[in-house]
Order: sequence, then structure tokens, then C-alpha cells
Amino acid sequence: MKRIFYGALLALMSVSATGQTLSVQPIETQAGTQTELVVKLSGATAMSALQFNLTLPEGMTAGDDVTLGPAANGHTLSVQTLASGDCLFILYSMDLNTFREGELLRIPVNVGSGAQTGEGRLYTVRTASTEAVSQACSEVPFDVTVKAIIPGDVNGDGNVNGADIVAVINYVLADDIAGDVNDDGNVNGADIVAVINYVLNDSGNNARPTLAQSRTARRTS
Ligand SMILES: [Ca+2]
Ligand SMILES: [Ca+2]
Repeated sequence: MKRIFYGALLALMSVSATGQTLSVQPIETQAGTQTELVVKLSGATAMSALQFNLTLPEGMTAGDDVTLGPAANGHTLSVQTLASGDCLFILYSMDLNTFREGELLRIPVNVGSGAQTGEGRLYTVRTASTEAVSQACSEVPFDVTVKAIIPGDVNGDGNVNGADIVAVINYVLADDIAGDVNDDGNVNGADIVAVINYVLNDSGNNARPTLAQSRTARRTS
């Protein structure tokens, strides 16, 4: 059924001016982690189907667990992986429900350990309305910034200071493995000491694993 619909959608394609716009929020992330790409829709009118390609910067891939937002209105999502970091998204409604304005999709993005800052984009954005008139939006570029990993920066704000000590204490109190700064498999006072040392040493020069690196190591071991 999906292939039939896709074929029908393509057959209806004709480019025309449109007030419908997709937008993507810029992303700030760290290598070796997962982040989220939020796609929003504005100016939606009588559209009931939409498709676009997504390409991500090198070293990043889209995850499977895509969430439909409130702008989707009983729509079904089909995702096809075309190549690494390049996917085709198709949203459609067999009942011809129209989209609303607002958040359309949340797409998890796996940021590889070697990923670097770059530009992603949505392209070949096409829509179909209940009147079976198809339209195309322009290409939608978005920035993905991969921040350098700073040892001891537990809260990921780019600084190593008392706030990171507070952050690791909270992890320890919550017995949250995310606070395993020294990567020994336990979350306890030793991790607090480790962060205090990073702060006292002004971080940076210490080669012990960072929080994000520790998480990556655990996932891949
Ligand atoms: Ca910090
Ligand atoms: Ca630990």
C-alpha cells in the first residue's frame, strides 16, 4: 500500500509556489552521543501528504525511533534508508487528514565518535493536498555543531566548574550511571572526587576519559 501511495504521490508532482514551510532547529551536540532533530511545519493548509529527503553531515545517521508530533494528524510515516546518513521520509493519511502547523517529527540522530560540525538539509520536499495538487517547498538547510569534548564537563555547558561538581553529586544521589565519570562501572564518591580534580586542575590537561567517551565505550564494549 505504501509503495502504491508513493507512486501515486510522485505521479501527481508538479512544482508550484507554496506558503508551506518546513524548518529544522539547529543542533548542538557532542561526538559519540545521540541527539534529536526537530522538524516543524508552518503554513499548512490542505496538505494531506508530504515527503522529503534528509541528509546528515558525515558520521551521523538517523535513528529508527522517529516520533510524530502534533502537526501530524493521524498520519502514517514511512522511512526508507537510501544511504548512510540519507533517508526518505513519507507522511501520508489514507483518510486524507490534513496537517496542522507545529512540530511534525522528532528524528533521533546518532552522532558518531568521528562526527564533525557540518550542514544537514531536507531536500526534494514535496506535498500533496486533498485536491490532489502537489507542491514543492525549497530546500531546508540546517547547522549541526559538534562541540569539543571537555574532560570534567559533566553538564556539557562548555565550562569546567562548580556546576559540574553539583551535576555529578546529583548523579550520585540518583544512582544514575551517567555520573560514572571515572568509568569504573559505579557511581559514587570517587566520581565526585574525579570531577573536583578536573575543576582544580582546570581540566583540559587530564587525559582521563570524559563522560561522553565513557558512555560510548560502554555502548561499544
Ligand atoms: Ca560544565
Ligand atoms: Ca565511577
